[in-house]
Amino acid sequence: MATAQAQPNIALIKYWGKRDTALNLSATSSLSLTLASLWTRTRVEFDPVLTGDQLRLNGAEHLVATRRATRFLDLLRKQAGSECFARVETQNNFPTGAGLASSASGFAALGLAASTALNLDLDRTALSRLVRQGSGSAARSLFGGFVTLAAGQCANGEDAIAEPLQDAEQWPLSVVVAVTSNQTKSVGSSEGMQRSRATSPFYSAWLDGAADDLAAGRSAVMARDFGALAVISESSCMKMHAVMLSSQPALMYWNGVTVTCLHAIRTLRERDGVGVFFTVDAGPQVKAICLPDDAQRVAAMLAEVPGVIEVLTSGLGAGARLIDDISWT
Ligand code: 2P0
Repeated sequence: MATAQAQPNIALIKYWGKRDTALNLSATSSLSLTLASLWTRTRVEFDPVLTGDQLRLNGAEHLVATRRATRFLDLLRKQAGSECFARVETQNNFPTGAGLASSASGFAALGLAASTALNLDLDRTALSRLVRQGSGSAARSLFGGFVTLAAGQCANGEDAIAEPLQDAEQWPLSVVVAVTSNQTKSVGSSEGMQRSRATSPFYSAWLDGAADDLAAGRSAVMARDFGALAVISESSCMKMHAVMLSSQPALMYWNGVTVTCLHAIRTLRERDGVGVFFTVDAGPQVKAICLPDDAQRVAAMLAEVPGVIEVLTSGLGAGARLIDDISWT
């Protein structure tokens, strides 16, 4: 048995599209920051008496999550030479499946806990190859601060690994999340990416620009150049949403409140001179990135936007780690 905690990460240079679906290899490299305050905690116990995996998410059985976890746990069982099923208890302190990267923290925590419970003794690089197969973005949550996930070129995915770029302490930015809906998204990321690859006329342009975007994002982080990071991050986000919107049928992850928040962030920056930029993932939530001194002001402004349900503020945090077992009452 083992218990692990992982935090979601927010991509600034986005991953959207796969070069191999079976191995879950991303078509483009991505760059993210790992959050501090949102978390998934997962306890995994392998038990020979079980006839199938059992998973409870926030105290309730969850069939879809169980099926996805079983597909992932099969990979670990194969590596460990085990046929033992697992009892999985997992908790999120934030909305699940709503564009807040719960699959990233979920598979990072599950992979670390399950590989430890099976005594697989994997280093972070090997673990990142493994959890990437559960969810691409999960590989990034193994590390704290600023992290890259390489698309790689090897057919077997050997070089499709996550790597830490810069520690959270070296550039402590804040992320303010405006929750505009608690609904689970209607089209999951994997399905959406396939649709974009197959139907968006902009998909090849998206791939063509990805290497330059990553290089610009990486340089901005290493130079701690907030203005440069703002420009390249918003550009990557908008290009990804252009690909989504031009897919058929269109993937429209935003709602009206999302758009109002984006305008409000631009106003705060352009009219009031606050250093802040936005990013949006496969869901309607808006993430505003700013310097810690401005976080309260940004949060107060987003809380005022009509339709915003909740505002969460987080610093940058650590990568996935084992934790003491906790009670699951
Ligand atoms: C990202 N997203 O880079 C992008 C931006 C959503 C939009 O990675 O199919 O849940 O499990 O590998 O990792 C969400 O996709 O997708 C994601 P799979 P994942 O953060």
